[in-house]
Amino acid sequence: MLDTAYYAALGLSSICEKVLAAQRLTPEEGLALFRCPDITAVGALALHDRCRRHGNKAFYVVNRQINYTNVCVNGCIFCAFRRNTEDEPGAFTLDIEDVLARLREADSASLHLDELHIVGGCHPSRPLSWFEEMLAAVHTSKPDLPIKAFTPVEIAHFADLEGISTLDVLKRLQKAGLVMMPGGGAEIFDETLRSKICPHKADAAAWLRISGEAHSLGIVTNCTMLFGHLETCEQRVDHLCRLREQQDKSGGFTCFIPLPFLTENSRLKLPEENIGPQRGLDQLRTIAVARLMLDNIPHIKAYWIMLGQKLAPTALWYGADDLDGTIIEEHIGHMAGAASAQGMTITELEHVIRESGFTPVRRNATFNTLNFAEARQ
Ligand code: V47
Repeated sequence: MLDTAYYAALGLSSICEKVLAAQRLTPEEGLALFRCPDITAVGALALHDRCRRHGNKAFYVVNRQINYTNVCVNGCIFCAFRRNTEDEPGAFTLDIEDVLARLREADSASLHLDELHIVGGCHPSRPLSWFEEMLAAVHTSKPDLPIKAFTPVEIAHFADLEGISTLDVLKRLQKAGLVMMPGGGAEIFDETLRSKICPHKADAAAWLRISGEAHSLGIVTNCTMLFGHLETCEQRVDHLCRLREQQDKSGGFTCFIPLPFLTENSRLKLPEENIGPQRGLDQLRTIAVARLMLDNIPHIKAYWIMLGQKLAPTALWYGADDLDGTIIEEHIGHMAGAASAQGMTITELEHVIRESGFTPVRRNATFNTLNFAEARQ
């Protein structure tokens, strides 16, 4: 129950009324939520919205991540994962057989995967045909396993290497078995800041255009925002509004994932006070504001790898409705100092969701919920 008198005292009457009536908030209202001194008041609005959409449910997925390479031409200054060349310490590039071996590991652990999440750096020379063959090999080995792969940034890179359009790249990958795309590489859309932190990566317009192209082909996608680095609250709100606008046009974003910047091994240096677990409240607030601004995106993910295993379940009370999944192997966050485990078991995910006061619901990559018979363990 929202205390309307309290929201009036905070100067948030009209926002509270809009949230109760499920109406769209303006960018100025998004900023007011970032500036509100009482974070629990912002969280309660987001919780109201989240429960209206999903009730008491909190989703998770039995998935595996595979990073096929960390060799990348982009050189984004925040990234601890990336290596410049194959022979740099810590560089890796998988073959198709390595990808299949990782799938067999899940089999031998008797884990029935409902999502395979494949992403990597923008490798300087690996051709699109390799990715088609890899998808086809995975599809042959596991015909029922939904493959969520390649961010819009990778799609832009494949198109550049091949000299073809991004739409043609997407069509070829879809034919080879791609059903869904993850939301990475959005970083922050503001052009001035983007040109500082990731000057060589596909720009904001390209990232949004490629997402729209995927949607037009029936490939649903996710979206993200990297925050907690140099960006202002205005730039966060601008980012959320650009995602909302794209979703109005193309409608295929399933889930938004706010990614708090992890600072270890990064060339992007921040002042001490902007680093570490004391940023937790800002992370919860950002999740809450995202839930309230992104009225046309159904799910908000509290990605436990980046948020940490303590804060991610708390985020379920601040507008998030999904924890992502079992993961099994993760590099991007861990190379940047993530303190979280490499993976969580189904039992651990269900336990943490129940302990947080929500009902665990197992889903697949496209957020279809699975009943017990489908959700074999
Ligand atoms: O694109 C890179 C970000 C993304 C750091 O769509 C960092 O379901 C924090 O997008 N600190 C990859 N973040 C992860 C990602 C993702 C993860 C889980 C699920 C889904 C989904 C998407 O991580 C990158 C970049 O935006 N990133 N370095 C860092 N140091």
